[in-house]
Formats: sequence, structure tokens, C-alpha cells
Amino acid sequence: MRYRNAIVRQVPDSFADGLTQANLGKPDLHLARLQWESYVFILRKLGLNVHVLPPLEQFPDSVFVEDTAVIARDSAALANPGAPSRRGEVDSMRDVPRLGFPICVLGDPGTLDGGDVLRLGRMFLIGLSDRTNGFGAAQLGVFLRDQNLYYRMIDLKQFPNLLHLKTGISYLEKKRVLIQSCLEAHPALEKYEQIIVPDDEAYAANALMINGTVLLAAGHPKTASMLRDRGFKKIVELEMSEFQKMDGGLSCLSLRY
Ligand code: CIR
Repeated sequence: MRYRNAIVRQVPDSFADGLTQANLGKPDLHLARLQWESYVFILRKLGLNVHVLPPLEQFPDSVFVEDTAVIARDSAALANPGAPSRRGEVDSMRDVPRLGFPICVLGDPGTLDGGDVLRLGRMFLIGLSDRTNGFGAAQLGVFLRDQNLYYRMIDLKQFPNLLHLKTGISYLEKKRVLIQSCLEAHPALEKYEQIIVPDDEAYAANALMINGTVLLAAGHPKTASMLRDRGFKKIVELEMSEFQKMDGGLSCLSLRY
């Protein structure tokens, strides 16, 4: 799939007050902003038109804009984030071009974070997590089916290390997935070539394939060389340390379409 656009949101001063279970210490705001700038720079270099939203101080996690919506074909679904502190982030997405006229707005009792939704061509995997429940997934399922897209749910409760589905899996096009070992041999993935990141590089499983280039979190040399051995020639490694401290990864920082 060829991406032309991305939506990102700037890092708020309140960033360090966001939700986290990572136990990696407090993020450095200045460094987080530098890392964010590099991320946006690369998206632009890869040809994307990047729409930058202003920071939302009252929502420390709002830089993780992926969780607020799901974009499919020509339309979008506005999510209903599972964490109460993140609910209000969605309101500010209603004015965003492309998201301004969503076909679908997910709502209670359904909850869904965009980070639990992975697109693999015409198929969408929806993770059932602490953030996304069956109602939310079913609402999104109707939205997808109406557009002749398919979906399948994956229960993540048995994988406590995965905050979101995309914490543990990325789609690298051509039926290839980069996954954490806990998802190995999952029936939902049996038709895909599985590239398994070493357990001590689990964070690298949240990667992005953008127009032929793999964006990988820096500091995961085994994963990078494994990808090179598999024929991925274009790999860009991005420093993500400050976002990792807040449980966020490469995919979380943008909505791509
Ligand atoms: C949260 O707990 O909601 C944020 N601190 C991290 C969200 C990461 N988003 C994502 O994986 N899509």
C-alpha cells in the first residue's frame, strides 16, 4: 500500500504525565521533541504530506495520535479510547481534514484504541486488549465490512506484555509480518511469513513499512540485520527512547493513509 499522507500531533509540555507501565524513568521533553522532529522529517522524506496538529496540554498522551482513529479506504472511524484520561483526545480530531467527516464514531459501551488495529492489505486485525473491548471491535467491524474490508479479532489478554496489538506486530507488506515471539504460530497469522524479533529486542516489533522503507526503532541490531538478511534493503533506524518510556512506539506517533 502506498501512503501519501500522515497526521501527527506535537509533544505537549505535559508529556511526562502520561500513562506508562514501562518503568524506564521519566522522559526528557527536549529529547522527545528532537526524536519527534526526526520522525516527522523522515515521513516527509519518504514523500508523505504531513499534517501537524498542535499539542494538547490537557492530554499528555495525545502525541500518540494513532489511538484516536482508524483510517480505511476513503473514510475514517473515530475511536473511543479505552483509557478514561485519553477519551477527550478524540474531540479535537473531528476538525482534522479527512477525519472531519467520519463515517463512524465508536462509542460506549465500546472502547477501541487505534493501536489495536493493524491493517494487512484488505484484512484488519483487531486486538482485544485492556483498551479495546468486544463492543468496540464489533463496531469497527461493521464500519470495515461496509467498505468491503475484512477483519478478524485477536484476543490479547493472554499476552500481558502487549499494551496494544501493534506493540507486538507490524505489517511489512507482501504478506510479511514482524512479530514478538508470543504471537508466533497464532492462527490469525498462519498465512503470513513471520519474522520474529529476538525477545531482548521485543520493542522493535513495532515498526513501520512506508513506501518501501522500514522504519525501525534504533538500538535493535539483531532485528535490523535479520531484516537485511531477508532482503529489506531500505531501513531507517529512529531513536525512540523517550516515547518507549511512555509505552509508545513508531506506529503510535502518526495516522497514515
Ligand atoms: C498510553 O498508555 O495510552 C500511552 N502512554 C501510550 C500509547 C501508545 N500507543 C500505541 O501503541 N498505539
